[in-house]
Amino acid sequence: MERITITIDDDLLEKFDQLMELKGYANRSEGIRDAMRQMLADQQLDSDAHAHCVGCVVYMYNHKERALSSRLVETQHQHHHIPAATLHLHVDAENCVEATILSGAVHEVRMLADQITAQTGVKHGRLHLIPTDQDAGD
Ligand code: NI
Repeated sequence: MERITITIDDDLLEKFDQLMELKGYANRSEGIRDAMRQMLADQQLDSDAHAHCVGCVVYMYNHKERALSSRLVETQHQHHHIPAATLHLHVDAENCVEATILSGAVHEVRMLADQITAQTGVKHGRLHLIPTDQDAGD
């Protein structure tokens, strides 16, 4: 591990320290390391659509909406070569939230997540991607 010295404006450092405290970081170094990892991950995901990643797509839907539950399952079956595991929460009498973990090349994971969240009746869809060091093999 290397020790580095960096120069930061007082205002920026003050805001960063406040954020670190709010998020519960034990020290600045860990916060800066996380920020660097996030920048590198974003760059990797943006620059290589064939890189391997895991993605978590989270979305809400009304399970009483006609055929929507089965359409969501059907969408995953149509792309069964992309590993997917779904956690389901019954939020209230009508609404469900699902978190589906997907594994594959960035372009495949984005495509399947888009097909899930673009279904009529699906709300608040968000995808979070994490790059891995695996070869996507596609
Ligand atoms: Ni449910």
